[in-house]
This record gives sequence, C-alpha cells and structure tokens, in this order.
Amino acid sequence: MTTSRETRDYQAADAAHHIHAFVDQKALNDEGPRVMVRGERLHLWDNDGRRYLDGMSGLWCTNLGYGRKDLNTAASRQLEQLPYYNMFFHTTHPQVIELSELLFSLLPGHYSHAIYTNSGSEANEVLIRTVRRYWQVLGKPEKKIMIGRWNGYHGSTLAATALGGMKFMHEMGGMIPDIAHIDEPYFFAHEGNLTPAEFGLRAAQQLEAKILELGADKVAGFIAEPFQGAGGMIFPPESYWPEIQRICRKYDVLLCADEVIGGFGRTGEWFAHEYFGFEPDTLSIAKGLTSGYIPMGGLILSKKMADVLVEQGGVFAHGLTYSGHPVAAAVAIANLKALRDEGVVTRVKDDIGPYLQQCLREVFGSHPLVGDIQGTGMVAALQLAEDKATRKRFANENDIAWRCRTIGFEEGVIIRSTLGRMIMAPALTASREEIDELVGKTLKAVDRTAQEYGRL
Ligand code: PXG
Repeated sequence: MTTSRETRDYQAADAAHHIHAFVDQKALNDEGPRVMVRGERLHLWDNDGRRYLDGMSGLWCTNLGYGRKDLNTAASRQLEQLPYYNMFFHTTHPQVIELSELLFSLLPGHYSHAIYTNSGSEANEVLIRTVRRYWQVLGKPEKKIMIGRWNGYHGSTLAATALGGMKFMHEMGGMIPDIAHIDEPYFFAHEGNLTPAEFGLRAAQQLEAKILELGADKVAGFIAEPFQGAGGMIFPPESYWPEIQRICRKYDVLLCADEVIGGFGRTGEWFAHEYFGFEPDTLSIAKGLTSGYIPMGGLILSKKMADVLVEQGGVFAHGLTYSGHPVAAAVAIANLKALRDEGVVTRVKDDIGPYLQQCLREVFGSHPLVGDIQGTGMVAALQLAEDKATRKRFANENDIAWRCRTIGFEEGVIIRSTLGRMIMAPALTASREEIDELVGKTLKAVDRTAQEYGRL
C-alpha cells in the first residue's frame, strides 16, 4: 500500500520539523526514517509497501496487535458521546469508574486506588510526589530519597530520567536531588565466580547497604522494573526479588514496581511482579493498558497507602488535565476485556509464550553468536557473546547488535538491540505462524551478522 506522497518527500518534511528520540539527528536525516503507514495483527507496512513482522509490539505496547476493530469502536463511540471531561473540581465520569472497577478486578486484592496519567514517565513523576506525600502525612517528611538502579529506565521527563539509571540521559541535565542508584542484577555481565543465586543476593544486598549509607529515616522508596526492558530485557536471578522485598520491609522503604513494560500479560501473568513473586506497594503502568492505541498511564496504590492519603492526607495537590480521559478509558476498558475474555493472558502462559521460548532455545541454543537466552511468555532476549562458557562479551557488542537489528529490517523483521542483546516482545495475540516468521527471520539476521563478523 502506498499513500499519496513519496517517501523522500515525507522524509524531507520530517527532517525539517522533528527532533527524534535517542538518535543523532543529522545521521538520521541523512539516512531518512522509515515511514510506517499501516498495521494489521503483527505486521506493519511502510510507505513503499514493504512488510515487516513487528517483533517489538511497537515500543512494547501493542499487546493486542494492530487493527483491532473493538478498540477503534470503543474510541469512536466515546468521541461521539463525551470526548472530554475531567476529574477536577468535584466531577468524574462513568468511563474512568468502569475502567478502575475492571482494572482492580484483575489486580491482586491489596491494591485499591489509581491516579491516571498519559504516559509511563508521568506515572513515575506522580510516583515520586505521592510517595513523598505519604511519608509527610505519616509525620516523616525527611523520608524522601528514592533509590533506583543503574541501567534502569523509568521514562524521559525530568524526574523519571533521574529515577532511571541511564547515565547518558543524566548527562543531558536530567538529575534532581534526593535520588540514588544501586547496580543492576545483570548476571551475564558479572565477571566473578558467583552462581546466579549468589549474584542475585549480592545485587539485592546493595540496596541494604545504600539504605544504611543514606539512613533508613531518609529513604522513601525503591523503584525498579521487575525485569529491565529498555536496559536490555534483563531478567534478575530468582534470589533477587525476595531479598529486595525483605530489605524494603525491614527498613520501611516502599517497594515501587515499574510495570510499564511488564504489565498486562507480557510474562503470562497479568503483572510481572506476580511472575517474580513479590508484592510491591505501588505499580506504574502505561503501554499495554490501552495496547498503545491511545496514550494512557497511571500509578496504582496499595490500600495501605491509599488509606493514609485519603483518611489523613487532606488535599492531594496534584492533577493533570487528561487524567482518566474518557476516550482513553473507553479504549482501556475494551483492551482489558479483550485480554481477559479472549484468554489472551492465559494463552501467553500456557501456549504461545512457551512456544516462543521453546523455538528460541531450539534455534539459538547453540548458535555461535549467542551466549544466553532469557525470557518468559512473550518477551525474550538473545545475549550475543564471544564466549558462552566464560560469559565473555564482545568489546564492540553495541555495533554487532545494531548491525543485526539493521539486517533484521532488511529481512522484514523488527527486533530491538540494547548493548549486546537482541530483544523481542511480540504482540500477545501472535499465532504460531507469526512466531515462526519472527524466529525464522531473526535467525536469518543473526546468521548474516555472524557471517559478517566471522563467527559462522
Ligand atoms: N517505565 C518503563 C519501564 C518504560 O519502559 C517508561 C516508564 C516511560 O513510559 P513513556 O510512556 O513515558 O514512554 C518506559 C518507556 C525502548 C523503549 O526502546 C522503551 C520505552 C520507551 C521507548 C522506547 O526499549 N519505555
């Protein structure tokens, strides 16, 4: 399918008007971005009619895939009936109420309240303010430091950048006071002789050391993604989360899970913290809440926290014009109903998720370029490595992985690279044929990369 304008015409206008995310603008303008024009299930078409299997659900968000008529209908009906109203000044509306009833029916029982936003970054902005407010109300205003992790990602606004651990983002002026970081639990990067279990404990115990260094009376909360997404789809060892939870409880530090990527079925559980078996006090959500069809995010609070804020907190001095937007809420309701009623999440756990994981292990388990395979459900990463046995990574792993990603595009598959890791997170609704296409085309890309770098 082609649209009425030439691709190079779009590209010139794009270069004239846009600063793109996380890229050298001049280099991008020289190359010209791909112009995507249509999507159906897991496939995308560009302006020149080339077809791609989207192995990344857009940016980890189109959990139901493209082209869903039910989401489209939900939006258009709501646009006709009430395109906008808000939750300020003593008003509310049915869509946001019904969304919350549905959402809390899917969440574990100890969560009760939501503050909606437009994005994951905003959810984490609100998180910092809410956590600090909680401790203020409890008479501990000095408890305000948030601890995050190096190479964690929590968004791109100022406070979300600071919470995250991407140093190159901090260097662009992205730090605020009262934020600290500990190391990530990236076992493949561990150069010593610890077992994964020992390493996981050691990584978690950095939190205890950091809390003691800063003073438990000053630390408000610890934020982390249950598994790191943008940082490379890194799964922590099994010993990690129980130890983190023990430490947070011991020092009365709130445990804040960033579920922006892990939420809404990606792991085969509704939320990734359920897969890893811990109980956070807050959940930051976005992306899969609406399958990316319309922007919406939010912060979920435990009943324990909400009770303090509601019963003792007085005025909560926060609000966004579009918090709980009725069109976004209508789309979110349709999305959650589809994920639930079509058995999408259950299928990720029992059928299509195991199928993806099994295919990846069969195809890449002894590939000369691949040192490790991580993942569960509909998310996975191939760790490229020079030597699997010693976990030796390539010195130029970034270049190799980026090259693999570029070849992937030539082969008609979209996968993501971070450091030396090839990541995939396809739509949860994928068929077996679509998974076969994803794995088959990824193999072609990895093989061609291995040939170019003399490994095959
Ligand atoms: N938390 C997490 C865990 C995320 O992954 C955000 C917060 C911020 O959400 P918004 O909606 O403000 O973007 C994210 C976003 C990538 C990639 O390439 C990842 C994200 C966004 C864009 C690209 O991996 N994650």
